[in-house]
Amino acid sequence: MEQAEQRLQEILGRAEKLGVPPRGLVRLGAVKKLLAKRQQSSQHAFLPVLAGILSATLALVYSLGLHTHYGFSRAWLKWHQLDVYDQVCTISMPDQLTKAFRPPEDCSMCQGINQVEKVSKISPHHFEETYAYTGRPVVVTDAMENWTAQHVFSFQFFKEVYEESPLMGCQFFPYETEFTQLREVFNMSQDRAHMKDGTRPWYIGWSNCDDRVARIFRQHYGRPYFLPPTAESKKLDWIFMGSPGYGAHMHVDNVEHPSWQAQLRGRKKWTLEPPPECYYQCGPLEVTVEPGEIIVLDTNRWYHKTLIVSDEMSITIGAEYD
Ligand SMILES: O=C(O)CCC(=O)C(=O)O
Repeated sequence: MEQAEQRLQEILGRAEKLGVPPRGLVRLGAVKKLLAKRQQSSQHAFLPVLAGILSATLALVYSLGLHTHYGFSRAWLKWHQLDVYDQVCTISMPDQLTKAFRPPEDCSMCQGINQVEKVSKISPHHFEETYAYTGRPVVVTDAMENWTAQHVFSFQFFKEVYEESPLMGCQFFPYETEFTQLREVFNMSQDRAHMKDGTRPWYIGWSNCDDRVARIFRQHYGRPYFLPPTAESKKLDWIFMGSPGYGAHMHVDNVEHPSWQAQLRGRKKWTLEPPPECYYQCGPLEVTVEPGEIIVLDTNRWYHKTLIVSDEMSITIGAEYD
C-alpha cells in the first residue's frame, strides 16, 4: 500500500513536469472507469491500479514526445506556496489531482450562452443576480470612468514604482519568456520593453504584495461600481502585461473567488472553454476586451486562454471579489 502511494506521488510529479493536465488524465477511459468504481472498492485495490494506468499513460506521452500547452496556472503556484493540502487524506493530493476529483460543475453557468455579453450602466443588483456568482462571464464597458490608470500605468510607471520596492511582486508568471522574476523584466532593454522591431516579444503576469505599491496603484483605480455592495474586492492586485501576439496558455484556476480584470491598454482576446462535464451542453466562447472594458470571469470554472490582438502593448489590472 505504501509503495503504491509513493509510486502514485512519483507519477503525479512526473505528470506535472511533463505539463500533462489532470483533466487530460481523467479523460482516459480506463481512469474514468476506475474513478467510478473508486467508491465501491477499497483504497488497497484502488491505488495500485490507478498508479499502473497513470504510469503507462505517462510513459506513452513521454515516448511520443507530446507536450500539452497547459502550463502551471497562477492557482497552482498559489496553492503550492500556501501548501494547502487536505490534512484528512491518506495521501496528500497535488492541486492538479484535486481539480480532477472536483465535484462536477453545474452547467447552468454556460447553458444557452453563445456569446459573452457586453453591458453598461448595470446596477449592482442586476449584476449580482445575473453574473456575479452564476459563473456567466460578462464584459462591462463603462466601469473605468473615474480612473486614471488607463493613462498612467505603463512599463515605465511599474518599473519606477518597483525600483523602491524590496518585494517585487509575490507571484510571477513568466509564460513563454526567459524571465525568472519581475526584477529581470524591469531590467530588459528599453527597445525590447517598447517592442521595437527585431526585439523578442514578452508577456508576463504578477501579483502585488507590497502595501506601499498597492496604495500607489489604488490612487489610479477604484472598486468597480457594479460589484454588489456586500462583495469585497480582494486586496491582491494581479497585473498582466506584454506584447501583441502573446498571452496566457489554456488553463483553469483554483482560486477562491471569481475575478474582474480591467483592460487598461491594448486589446485582448479571451477564449473560454466550459468544464469537460458540460461539453455536451455548452460550447467555447470568444470575446475581445477593448481598452476601458472590464471582463468578469469565474476562472475556477471556465478554462481560459488569452491573446493580445492589438498593435500596442496590453496592460490589465484585476482582483478577485467574494
Ligand atoms: O490576463 C491574462 O492574460 C491571463 C489571466 C489569467 O489567466 C487568470 O487570471 O487566471
